[in-house]
Amino acid sequence: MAETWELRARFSRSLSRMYAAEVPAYSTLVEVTNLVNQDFARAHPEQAERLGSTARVSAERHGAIRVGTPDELAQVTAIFAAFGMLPVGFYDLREATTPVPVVSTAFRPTDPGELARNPFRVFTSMLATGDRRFFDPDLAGRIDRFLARRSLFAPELLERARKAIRDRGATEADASRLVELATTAFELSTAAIDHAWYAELAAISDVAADIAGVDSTHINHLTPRVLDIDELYRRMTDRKIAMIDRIQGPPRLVGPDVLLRQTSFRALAEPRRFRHPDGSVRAGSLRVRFGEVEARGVALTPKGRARYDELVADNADHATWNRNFPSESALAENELAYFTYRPARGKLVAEPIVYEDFLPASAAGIFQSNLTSTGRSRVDVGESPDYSREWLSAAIGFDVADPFELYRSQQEATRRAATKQLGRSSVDTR
Ligand code: OOG
Ligand code: NI
Repeated sequence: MAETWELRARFSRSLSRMYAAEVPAYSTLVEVTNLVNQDFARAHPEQAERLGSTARVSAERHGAIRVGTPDELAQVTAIFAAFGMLPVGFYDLREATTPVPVVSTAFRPTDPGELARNPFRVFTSMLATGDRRFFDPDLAGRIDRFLARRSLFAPELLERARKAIRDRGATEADASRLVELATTAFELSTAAIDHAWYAELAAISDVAADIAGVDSTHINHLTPRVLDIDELYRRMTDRKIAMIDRIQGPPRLVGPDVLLRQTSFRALAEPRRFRHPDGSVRAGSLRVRFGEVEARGVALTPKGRARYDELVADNADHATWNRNFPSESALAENELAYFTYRPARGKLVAEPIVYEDFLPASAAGIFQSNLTSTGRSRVDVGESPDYSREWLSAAIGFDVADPFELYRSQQEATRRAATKQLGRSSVDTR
């Protein structure tokens, strides 16, 4: 019997193998990431495992997919739940500096033990066809009808996913089949694309075309985790891989890494077939798959996050960042970041909790840097649904967790247990 976490690890490995075979620059990215991580662990052995074991970090990946409707998102929820990945957080990218017509969540393990075994996560966006700023009623209606006709996932995959959820795992034969079907579902399709329809959507937003201009979904990037992203960026550039022009997030800090820093290489043109209005099918190309890499830091509390967002908005300089996020102990004392606690020599010892989620600003930056045009905002005409975490939960029939709540409850549980143990040992020594 393969347990849920093992299914997740296999799913992550299988997607990574598929992506490496189809997107060669990703394969280089993973290779360079491994080299940088090995060098970092050798140079800074004590620091390297502060935010996750070497085994965890080297297996760690996140991916991203995009779907069209709440029904499709509900199916995605069932598939990922089979791998122990549950929806966490609500991201409204329509509100980003460069608006993208989607709302998103991230599927990931929520239990600390599960995260330690394998933290695979998938950022998942849904097209906001109800938003009249992007889609007028006529186009929204045509998109909705197109989406209602397609089915992204084979019935066999959905059935097997539901069985794996019930059984909390799968037998060896079932596990292989489930992973194989799930991987295939996120491959790039080779089916011919309706050229006129795709172009009409792309005129509004490349993301809209990528989601609703085709009959399938696909992983649009896969992201390994690196311990020194500045070094990674240099080495990728040395290898002549065209990276986006910067690392998203704060500059390299003197104190601990906070939240997330990410960078990516641009999507490469891949051959696709297009069906034209005259009935002919001709070759063309699309840039829809890219690669990304990230460094993760400590999870911030709402107070720490507010400070972080302010510095990002102000485009703060290096010195200001360092002044605001000076050291682990200052972050703990001022309740700017989350920590686990354990008792040692009669004292509480704090260890940072790694950030497991995403950032709307970086996410929008990633969308933007990899598409030719993101979203044309229209004038506000009429109602659009009140997309929110609650709306999303109701739409998929599954509670979307609040990430802050997950970090906070982990922190408080360890603090309570550690305090109790300390109390007990001070009684013992008396
Ligand atoms: C999702 C982009 C978000 C990240 O790392 O912030 C993301 C997308 O391009 O569909 O993956
Ligand atoms: Ni990403």
